[in-house]
Amino acid sequence: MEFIEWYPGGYGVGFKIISKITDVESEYQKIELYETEGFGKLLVIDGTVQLVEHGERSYHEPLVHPVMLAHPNPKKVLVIGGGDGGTLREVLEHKTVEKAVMVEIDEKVVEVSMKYLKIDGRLLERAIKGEEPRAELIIGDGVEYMKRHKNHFDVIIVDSTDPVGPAKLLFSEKFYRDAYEALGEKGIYITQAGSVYLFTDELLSAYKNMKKVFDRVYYFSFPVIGYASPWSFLVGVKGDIDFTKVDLVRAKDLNLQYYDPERHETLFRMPKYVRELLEKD
Ligand code: AG3
Repeated sequence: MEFIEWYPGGYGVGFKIISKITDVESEYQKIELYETEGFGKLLVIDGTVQLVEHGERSYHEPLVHPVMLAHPNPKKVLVIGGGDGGTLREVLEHKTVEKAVMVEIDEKVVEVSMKYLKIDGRLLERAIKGEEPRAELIIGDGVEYMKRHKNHFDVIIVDSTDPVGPAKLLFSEKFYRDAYEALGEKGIYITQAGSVYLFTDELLSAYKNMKKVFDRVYYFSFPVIGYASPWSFLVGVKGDIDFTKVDLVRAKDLNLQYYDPERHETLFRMPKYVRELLEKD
């Protein structure tokens, strides 16, 4: 058996499957979990690959650590989405963090991840029981949560599904304004922004919207295992933060496999035609 995610144009990313572990229809989406031949468990939402156990760090590391190391002192962090717990796990690696709040809309994603995946080393479970003092887990609407917390966060991380379908709202100018306001005087925002080659239009439109709102916007790409790589990420800065520089002293405390802070500059690589499209007007 195999699982294939089909992208536009008939481009597929697939895994050989040993068995299906579970299949849940939530209020918001369809969640599936498989055992793969060589990559551990595979989490799928609405037919799109969210992660494979042996490879998820190639997504969670570049999503979390570059912004955390570019901010001079990230204490308060908001994660929107990220129900599997991988993003929260990476955020808490940073000793500066006093409070990390994760707001996930779909409790079924959290349930399935807690029961079968455990890529977070049971962090979600401890957070729910109140045993993880630095972490708070809220099942709810991240947009509403942000509106209630103005001038509050040092870092906001959006770990959502793709810029097509239900998560589309999270890539709108209106949402970016709410995010900007939820950041403190000096803050940094990051979102995954889809496949560079296959969702180029969505990437361009999200970048444009972010440029209307943030003081500075950066784009970068990373090869992610399980996604149609390279994958894109967009970073928005409020106030005086230079995302081209990271704190290499704090980086030494992290246990990294994929993102290389000593080679931070290599993140900014983009295929020439995509860079030109991004930089047009
Ligand atoms: N969230 C981003 C998934 C995007 C993948 N898109 C796709 N395969 N078309 C991943 C959740 C991991 N915490």
